[in-house]
Amino acid sequence: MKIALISPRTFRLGRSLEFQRFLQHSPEMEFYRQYWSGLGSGLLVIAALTPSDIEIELIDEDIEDIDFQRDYDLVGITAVTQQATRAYEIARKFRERKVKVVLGGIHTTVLPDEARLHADSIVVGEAENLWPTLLDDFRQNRLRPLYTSRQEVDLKHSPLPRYDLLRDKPAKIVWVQGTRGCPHDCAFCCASKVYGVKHRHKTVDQVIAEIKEVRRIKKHALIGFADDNLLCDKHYSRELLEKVAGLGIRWIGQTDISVARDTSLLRLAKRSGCVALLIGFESIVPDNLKGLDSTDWKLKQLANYAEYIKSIQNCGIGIIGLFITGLDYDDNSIFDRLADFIIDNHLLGAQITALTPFPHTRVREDLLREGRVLNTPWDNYTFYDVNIKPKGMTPEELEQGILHTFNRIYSSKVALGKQRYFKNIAAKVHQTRVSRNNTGL
Ligand code: B12
Ligand code: SF4
Repeated sequence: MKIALISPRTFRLGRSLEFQRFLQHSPEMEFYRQYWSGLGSGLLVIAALTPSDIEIELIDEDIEDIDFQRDYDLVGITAVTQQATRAYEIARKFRERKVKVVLGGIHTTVLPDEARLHADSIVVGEAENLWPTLLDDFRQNRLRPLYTSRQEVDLKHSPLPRYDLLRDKPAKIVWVQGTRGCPHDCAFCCASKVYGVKHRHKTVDQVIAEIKEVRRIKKHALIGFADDNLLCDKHYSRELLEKVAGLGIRWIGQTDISVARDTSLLRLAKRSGCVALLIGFESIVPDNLKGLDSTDWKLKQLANYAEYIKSIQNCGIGIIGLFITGLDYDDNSIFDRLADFIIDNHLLGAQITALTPFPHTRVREDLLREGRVLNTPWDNYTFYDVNIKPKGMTPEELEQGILHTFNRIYSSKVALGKQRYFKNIAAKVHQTRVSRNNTGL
């Protein structure tokens, strides 16, 4: 028996040609070109849940074509929202040839009634407890149209993803997931809705085994932690990073700004190979942050953003800031204000995105009620293409403003300034280490 597991093609940095040109040609986007790519671990987990007598072909449509004539017994397709349109197209082509298709992943989980129209079967939610049963049913010719995960998976039982399937893929970054869930429940984010607000984690030994397996397959890959909020459980993070520190890897991960208050954890993160942390600042406008998460947590941090950024950088860790524009209190001036903030605070990089009404989020509900969701297809949900009518500008101004901000923050002059800034910090971090060693601390 042979299964194809497919990740449909995506649009990096949006569909606009101007954006694509910028992405391809700006020397400052080299990091993005090289590392902001690759498959997440979803399909690798599905592959790991598949019995070994079944042959698996993993297809990443961003780098390879799908052979629709090939004789697969079953096709599994993953999709985040921007991949949904293409996922349905792929499903149709296989189903025309009577090949059974299963859809799963985030978009299917948040919009099952839509997804089920395009597949023989759908998996709603986490698949750890469902995929083996689905395969069993398929083999016995009784595939059900719907498999739903009724409770959050205990990650201690999540299998080691099949990283060996990446052996022939050109991935320079490999995503490893230690935890799922995030307590902040932001209005624009579907992560807390899909994975829950409870922070669940694998055992430290599981994660270390996964990293070792990645290193076996791709010795020099950068490890990307695919966690929604990697360092929010400080006790677990400490335990994990103590062990990661022995592995000699370089890693990046996403977390919230609370980590800035824990210098010893930051130092440990640096020692364990942390190159940069992705942090969701979302906005520098207080009114925009009101009600954005369930407890106004981010609003309460805003006054300290600059100080927190410095604390993290002083431990030798760069920050990639995540910002949303087109929020209700943004007007055309936001783009230069944001670029100033990013440049003045020496952020290593930033993602400036357009407020996007992803399904199953409070933002979508509100904007739909206000009649401000544009009639755009799912493949426009790239974070950089505009799908709403913003209050303080036109959709075109929002798109152009984002490009303008990117042009300002990723210029060669800014890059030089950043280099100088980080060189100074590196020297200081080195000096502190030397004096600590000398005093035996
Ligand atoms: C790593 C990551 C990336 C990487 C890798 C891309 C990738 N293909 O995943 C990069 C940096 C390239 C990336 C890019 C983007 N990302 Co991203 N990314 C993530 C992140 C942090 C982890 C993904 C991961 O590895 N998860 C771990 C696996 C195990 O979870 P999973 O995929 O959900 O899989 C489980 C189930 O869903 C199910 N399942 C999944 N697929 C299938 C398929 C079948 C057949 C079955 C049966 C089951 C099944 O089984 C799995 C095990 O339980 C997630 C956040 C998150 N928590 O997932 C955001 C996330 C998926 N990304 C998101 C977005 C928006 C994007 C971008 C559009 C942003 C951008 N323009 O840069 C692009 C889109 C490209 C793309 N193909 O994803 C959103 C998606 C929201 C949405 N509704 O669409 C998320 C949820 C972040 C968020 N909080 O909003 N991303
Ligand atoms: S902090 Fe990040 S991952 Fe957590 S709910 Fe907010 S946007 Fe989503």
